[in-house]
Amino acid sequence: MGPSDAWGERWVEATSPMARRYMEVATSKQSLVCLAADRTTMAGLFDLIEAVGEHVAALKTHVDLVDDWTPDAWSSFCAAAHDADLLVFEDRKFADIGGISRNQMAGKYDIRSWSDLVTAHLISGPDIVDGLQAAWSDVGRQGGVLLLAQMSSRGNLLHPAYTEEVVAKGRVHDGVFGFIGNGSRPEELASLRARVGEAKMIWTPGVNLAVGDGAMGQRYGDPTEAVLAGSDCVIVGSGIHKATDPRAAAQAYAKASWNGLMQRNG
Ligand code: S5P
Repeated sequence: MGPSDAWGERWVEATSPMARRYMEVATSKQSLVCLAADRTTMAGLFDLIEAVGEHVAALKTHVDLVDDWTPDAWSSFCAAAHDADLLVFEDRKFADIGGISRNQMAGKYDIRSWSDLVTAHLISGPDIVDGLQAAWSDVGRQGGVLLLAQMSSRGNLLHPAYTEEVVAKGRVHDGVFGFIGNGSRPEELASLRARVGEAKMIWTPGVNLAVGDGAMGQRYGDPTEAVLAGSDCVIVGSGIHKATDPRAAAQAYAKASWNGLMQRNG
């Protein structure tokens, strides 16, 4: 099955090169899973990519939580991600004014040089997207911004009126790849999809095959239900990296997410 059959309207409408690349990779691996690679050592990260790279379509990082981070180790890690055909997504949750966000994409971690996607809050206004895009341009690369429209954590302050404004501004900006939605609440997600339309991605954390409350206010919903409610990618962390068999877990999430897509467009 090719990506246009698998993705239907989304393939037709979401034409940015990065969205197309994601849909192609997800189709070829039959997986709508982004691995939240929240391990704190480089060895742990390398093990993870080797175990599950075949069964996930993207890799989400928190570069600043790795204890033994070095530029060389990180560049090998990104090369391994590239070899495994994974989009690399730094979940930096930028929130500052445009010019500072541009500079924060450089600095020690030089996120602009290896990330395909980054997250940002729109709390400081829409210029943050231009700042992040300028940073990728500074190194001759292209990338996409995922704006946080909802969050999965209990008691978060992204209320419906805020979500609505984020979507209204983000859906008309070419630099915006899509939105982060709340994977733990299918009804919230369905209303987000109705506002977003077909032309942008919605990626969702707060997903686990064991539905319910997680540690420190995290909430979890079911991967198939998230996709049926309009998610294009389920972001899964501990469900995979803390499993006794991460490879089998990644396969199970891949299957659940792919079944959701097949039912959604069936
Ligand atoms: O609202 C959010 C947004 C994000 S990006 N809730 C989240 O949990 N995340 C991220 O998704 C979080 O930073 C973590 O890396 C991942 C969820 O991990 P898990 O172990 O709970 O699946």
